[in-house]
Amino acid sequence: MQKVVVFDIGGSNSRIALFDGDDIVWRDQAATPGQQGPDAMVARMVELYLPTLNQRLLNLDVNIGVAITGQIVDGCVTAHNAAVLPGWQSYPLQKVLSEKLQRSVRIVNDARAAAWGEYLYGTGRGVDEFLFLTVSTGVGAGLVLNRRLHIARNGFDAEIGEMKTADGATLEEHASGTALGRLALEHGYAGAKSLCDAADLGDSRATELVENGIREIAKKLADLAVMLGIQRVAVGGSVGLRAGYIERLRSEVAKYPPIYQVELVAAALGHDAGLVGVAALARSV
Ligand code: BMX
Repeated sequence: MQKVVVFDIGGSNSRIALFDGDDIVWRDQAATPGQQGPDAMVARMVELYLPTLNQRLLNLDVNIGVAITGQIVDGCVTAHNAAVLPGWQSYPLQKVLSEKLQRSVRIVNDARAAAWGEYLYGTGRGVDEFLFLTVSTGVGAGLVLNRRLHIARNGFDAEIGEMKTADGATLEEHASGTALGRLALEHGYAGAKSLCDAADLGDSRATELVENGIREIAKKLADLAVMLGIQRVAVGGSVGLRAGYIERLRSEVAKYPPIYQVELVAAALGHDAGLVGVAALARSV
C-alpha cells in the first residue's frame, strides 16, 4: 500500500502522521509556533518529519500532504486570522517544504481536509452535500458538493469564519475558541474553558456569551442548508467536540422552519479528521 506523510497544522496544535494505506503507523504532535512566523513553522514541521526517515522511507516515493489553517492559493498560505498566524501573507509553503524535504507536497486548508476525511471515512458517508464545521482556535469549514470536495481557485472554498454577522463582526469574532477566550477575560472568567465550564454549570452570563456564538453559527447553517442543499453537518474542533456543544447548536437550528433543518452530528474521526482527509488527497496526487 502507498505510504504518505501528512501534517495537520491548526492554530494551536501541529500533528504529523505516517500512513501505510489507510492506517496510521506512526504519529507525533507539538504546539504550533504560530506567533513566530512561517519560517519557525517550517522548522517545526521539518523537526517533526525527520524521525519518519528512519521509518524505512528513505528510498520510497512518499508524498507529503499538509492540512493547514488559512486561505490556500497555488500552494501559498494566507492567514486571515492574523492573531493566530501573524506574518502569513501568500507564504509559498508548498515550494519551501518540497525543496526542504525533497518530496512532492500538496497543501490544503485544514477544515477542507477534515471535511474530506469525514466524507470518505466518517459521518459524511451516504450523503452528496456535506459540510464539516470546526469550532476551534478559529471557525472553519469544508464543503462536499455533489460528492466532490469544493476547492475554489481563490482559496475561499468555505472560509465560514470570515462570514459577516448582523453587527458587522465576523462569525469567528463571535464564536471561535479565540473569541470565547477574549470574552471570558472581558467578563472575569479565567479563559475559554472556564467560561464554557461555567455555562455548563448553568451560569446565566456565561451561557449567554457561549450561546451568542452558537446562535450566529446556527444562522449560517440555516442559510447554507437552503443555499447549497446541505444534508448533513459534522461538527469538530476543540470547542465543537465539547460535551453539550452540539446539543446547544441543534436546539438553535431547530428554531428555524422545516426547510432550514439540517442533520447535525459530531465528527466521527475527532482530531484525526484532517490527517485522514489530507492523506487521501496526498495519495491521489
Ligand atoms: C480561520 C482560518 C481558516 C481556518 C479556521 C479554523 C486563518 C489562520 N484560518 O477561519 O482558514 O480553517 O480558522 O482553523 O485565517 P483552526 O486553526 O481553528 O483549525
